[in-house]
Amino acid sequence: MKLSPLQKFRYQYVPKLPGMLRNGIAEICVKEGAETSSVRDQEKIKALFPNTYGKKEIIFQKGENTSAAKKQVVGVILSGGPAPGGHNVISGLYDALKASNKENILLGFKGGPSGLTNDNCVILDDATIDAYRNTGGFDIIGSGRTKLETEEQFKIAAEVCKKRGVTAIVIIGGDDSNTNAAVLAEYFAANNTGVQVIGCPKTIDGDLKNEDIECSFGFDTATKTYSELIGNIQRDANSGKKYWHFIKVMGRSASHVALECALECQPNICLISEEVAEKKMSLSQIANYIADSVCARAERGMNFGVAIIPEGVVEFVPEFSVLIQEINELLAGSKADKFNELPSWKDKYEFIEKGLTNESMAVFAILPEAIQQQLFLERDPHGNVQVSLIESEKLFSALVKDVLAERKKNGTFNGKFGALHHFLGYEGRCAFPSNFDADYCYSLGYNAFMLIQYGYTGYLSKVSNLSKPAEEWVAGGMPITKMMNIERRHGHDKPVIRKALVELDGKPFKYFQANRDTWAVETAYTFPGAIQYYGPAEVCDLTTRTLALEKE
Ligand code: FBP
Repeated sequence: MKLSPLQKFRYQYVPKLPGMLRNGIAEICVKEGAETSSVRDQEKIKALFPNTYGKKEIIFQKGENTSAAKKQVVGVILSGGPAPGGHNVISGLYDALKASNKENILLGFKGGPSGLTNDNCVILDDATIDAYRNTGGFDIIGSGRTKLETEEQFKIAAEVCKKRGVTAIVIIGGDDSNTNAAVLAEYFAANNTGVQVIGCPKTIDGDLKNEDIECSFGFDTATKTYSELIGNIQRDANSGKKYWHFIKVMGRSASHVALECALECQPNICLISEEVAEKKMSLSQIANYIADSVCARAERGMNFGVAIIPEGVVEFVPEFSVLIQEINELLAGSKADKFNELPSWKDKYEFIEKGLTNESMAVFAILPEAIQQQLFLERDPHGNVQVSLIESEKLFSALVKDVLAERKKNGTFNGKFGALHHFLGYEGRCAFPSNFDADYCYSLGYNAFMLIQYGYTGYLSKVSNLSKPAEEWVAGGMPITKMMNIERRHGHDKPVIRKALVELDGKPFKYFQANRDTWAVETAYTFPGAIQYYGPAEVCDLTTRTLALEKE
C-alpha cells in the first residue's frame, strides 16, 4: 500500500494518555466511588439488570496494580457508522493488553456485531495494529449495523466466546450499540459465562453524551472537517458574492453537528431541529425565517449567504412528520404494489391526493416535485419513507425561492437569489483523527482494557475532564445501566440509553441564540481552516466550541 506523507508521520504520533494512566500497567489502581442508580425508572431497570445494576463508578489512579492478571482473550467490535478515532480505540486496547501480558490476544470481529454471531474474526497483531495507528476509518475490521438484541443471538455469542476462549468483548458504538452491550453483559453474567462486556462511546452525531460521558469520539474531527469546508464555502460566497449555499450536515436525530459548525463558522443561518420541534415550526415558517435573512442581506447589497441544515430537521417539523406517517400508512402492505403499478406520476399524484388528509395534502403540495417523488419512491425494506435520504437542503432552498418570488411580486424583495447545495457527511466520518480524537480514543481503548483487567462488566469506558489538557483527564468507568431509562420503541417498553438532543437552555445553544440575529444580516464569517496535526497546542489540541462552552 502506498502511504501518503501524512499517514507516515501519523504512524509516529504518540497519543497522550490521561496522567493517571501514564506510569505503566503495574502502576494503575482502582478507586471505587458510590453505587449508582439509573437516571430514571430505577425499579424497572434494576429488575431488568439484576446482575449488573447499581454497580459503583470507578476511577483509575496511580498506585499498585492489584488486579488478578489472568490471561485475556478480548474480542473487539466496531458498530454503526464510522467515526474518526476508532482505530485508536483498538490500538489503545491492544497496547494495554500486550503491556499487561504478551500472551494476551486481541480478536477483531469483522463487519460489526454480526462478526460475533457469525464467528468471523481475525487475530490482531503488531503488524496490523501498526498499519492503522492514528488513521481514520473503521476498515481495520469493518463495521455494521446489525443489532445484538435477541436471546438467540446472545446464546450464539456465548457459544462463540466459549469456543474461542474469549474473556471479554469491547463494543465500540453509539447509544443503541451500548444499550445492547449492557443487555449482553447482563445475559453473560446471568448465565455465568465469565465473559465481560465493556462499551466505548462513539458517534460523529454527538448524541451519546450525558453527565458522565462528555462527548462521543469522532464528533471533534468530523465537525472540524465540516467546519473547514463550510469556512471555505463562506469565503467563496464572500468572494463571488452571487450564491446562497444550502449545506446539509449529518446528524440524524440531534443537531449537535450543525450547532458546532455554526459556532465555528458563524454562518448566516443554522437551523436547529430541537428548536424547530419546540416551537412547532411549519415548513413555511422556516422558509420565511431564511427568506428574511436573504432579504435583509440583499438590502445591504449582499446577494449571498450560507445556511446550515441539520440532516434530520424535517422529522422535527410537526406537519411534515404527520405527512410521513400518513404516507407510510397509505402504502402499507399490498397498497404499495397498487401504487407502484400506476403508470405515470400524474396517476400516482391522484392516488396520493385521495389518500392523504387535507392538512397533509396541503403540506405535500408545497414540496418541490423532486422531493414529492423521493417520498414515494425511495423507501426502506419495511416500506417506510427514508427520511434521511430527503434532500432537505434542496427542499428549503426551493421553499425560500417561492417565498422570495411572492415578496418580489409585492415589492419587498428586490435582490437576486441563486442557490447551490451541498451535503457534508461522509466527508468527515473517516478523516485522520484530530489530536483530540487520537488521544481520547487511545485513552478510551487503554482504559477499556484496565476495566477488563480489574474484572468489571457492563461498564462504559469513561474519560472525562476533556476540556483540559490530556494530562488532567480522568480515566475510569461507569455502569451503562446508570445512563438508562425506559422508552417506548416500536410499540414496546425498552431499557435504553437516553439519546442526548441539543438542549435549548444549554450554553452552546444560548451562545448561538445570542449571536445569530447579527450573523443573519452581517457577514460575520469565521474560517476555521484545516485540522492541524503539528504545531502549537493551542491550535492542534483545541477541542470543540460545544465542549468548551459546556465546561465554561
Ligand atoms: P452512528 O449513529 O452509527 O454513529 O451513525 C451516524 C451517522 O453518521 C449519521 O449521522 C448518518 O445519518 C448515518 O450515520 C448514515 O449511515 P450510513 O453509513 O448507514 O449511511
